[in-house]
Amino acid sequence: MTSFFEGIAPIQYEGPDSTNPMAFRHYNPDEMVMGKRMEDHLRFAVAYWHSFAWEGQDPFGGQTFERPWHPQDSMERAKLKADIAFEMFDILNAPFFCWHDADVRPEQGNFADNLATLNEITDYIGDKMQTSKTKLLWGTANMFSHRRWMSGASTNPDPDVFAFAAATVKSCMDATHKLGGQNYVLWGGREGYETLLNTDLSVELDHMGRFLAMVVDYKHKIGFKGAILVEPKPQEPSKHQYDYDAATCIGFLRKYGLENEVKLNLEQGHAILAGHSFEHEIAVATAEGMLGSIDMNRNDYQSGWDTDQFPNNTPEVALAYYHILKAGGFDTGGTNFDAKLRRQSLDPKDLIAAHVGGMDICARGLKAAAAMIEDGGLEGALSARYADWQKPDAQSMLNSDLGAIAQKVLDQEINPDPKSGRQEILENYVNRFV
Ligand code: XUL
Ligand code: CO
Repeated sequence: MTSFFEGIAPIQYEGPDSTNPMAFRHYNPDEMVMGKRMEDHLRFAVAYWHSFAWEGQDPFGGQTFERPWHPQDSMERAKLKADIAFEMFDILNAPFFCWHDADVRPEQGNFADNLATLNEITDYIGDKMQTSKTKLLWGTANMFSHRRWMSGASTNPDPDVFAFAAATVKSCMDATHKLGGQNYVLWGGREGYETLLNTDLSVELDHMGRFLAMVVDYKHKIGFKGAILVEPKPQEPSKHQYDYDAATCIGFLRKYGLENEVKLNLEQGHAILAGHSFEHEIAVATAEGMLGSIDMNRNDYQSGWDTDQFPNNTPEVALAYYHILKAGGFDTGGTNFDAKLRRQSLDPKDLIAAHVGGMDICARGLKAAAAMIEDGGLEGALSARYADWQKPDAQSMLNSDLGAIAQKVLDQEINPDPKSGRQEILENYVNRFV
């Protein structure tokens, strides 16, 4: 045991009336929700990058956190960081965690040394997992921080960068597989452009499609059973990113024949940056059977950049889980807290409290979503609204043509009578549960 979290005991469920800030008031892992344990519904994961790798920088200021594993440039301190990470997983009783290669090992500046240190640290992490309940939800490659990626990874104009990216993803897929990871994620922060003046968009998209096809082939080759997930985000760090939103990703996957092989990892903050709501992104993905996993966080509604805050808005979270539950819940996916502290929140206790609050909000949202589903009010209103489409005449119209339909309108003097959409009534209904 290190002394980093000294004085902080494992977090317990104390129920909604508890006033203890270091206790769960809603997250009760064994509580049954719609016939399944809460822990098995939510499948929480801690994100290594925000909790352990990020040092508190923002565009105007440097490091604010001073941690015992800083500076993050040696394997010795990478191991200390892993020790402390697993202490936090135990305190939170976290079922999963997620990493990028660059979070767990120091950057070495060349592929061979990056590979050696990644293998060494993931062996070390693997040993820790033997005695921990915390499993790997997903691994991924950080192909956006180092300067080699500045013009893209798989979409880079330089084929050598494409090669470095392929080698890097292979190493991260191997490590994810070795640790029993349940998914492998690709987020393309530099797969996009700063200006169209220097960008051949069509070549770049073809390269990205081909790269992803190689990832899928490699998954099958090594017998990795987890899902391959891409993560939409419209911009930041690039001015425009090709994986703009769920709908764009789905179109891209279809174009390259990957729609049955790759699913989506959707993030609340990315939805907001794309001008959508989180439930919109989830509904788009579930409509196509392509929801894989979620990155849970919250974006500031004024800032216009990716603030990655811990979630704290029950109504929003409830609607997200409503759509997830309606689609049958997670399979290999889960709820990864892609969320970081504010840079003034210096204390180890802040790190724990942030996760406790986030887990509680999600549990509360899940319970509200389940209650709405069990009550059936929204589903009933939806069926009633589309009920006329169940009539044979309406169905046969879908196999008809414009001429025949026009004749029908004339013959039957069809003149639609507008009906209320009942939005406020439905909003009031939702408010009863949240
Ligand atoms: C960036 C982001 C990433 C991905 C993994 O906005 O969300 O952390 O989740 O690369
Ligand atoms: Co994310």
